[in-house]
Amino acid sequence: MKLLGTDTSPYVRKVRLVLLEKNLPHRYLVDPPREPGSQVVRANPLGRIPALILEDENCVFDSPVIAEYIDGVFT
Ligand SMILES: N[C@@H](CCC(=O)N[C@@H](CS)C(=O)NCC(=O)O)C(=O)O
Repeated sequence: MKLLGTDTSPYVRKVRLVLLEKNLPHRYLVDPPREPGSQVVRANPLGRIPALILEDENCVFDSPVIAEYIDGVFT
């Protein structure tokens, strides 16, 4: 899994904590959505972070949804 975000976003920090709590292997990529070449707009149609890209390239976005997803799938 790959998490797109920035260190300054509280929503990203929340998701990072959930990933750490679950001890899930993932890559964290600092990727400000408004910077040219950002992957965020391709991953999330809303253009917002956090965006969690799964192994099958599907993307989960919106921090409460990501937290629920992680909690539900990785028990
Ligand atoms: N409800 C969303 C809010 C996410 C959000 O607002 N993220 C901000 C950063 S803190 C963002 O991506 N802003 C991008 C922009 O405004 O271009 C969540 O909980 O994930």
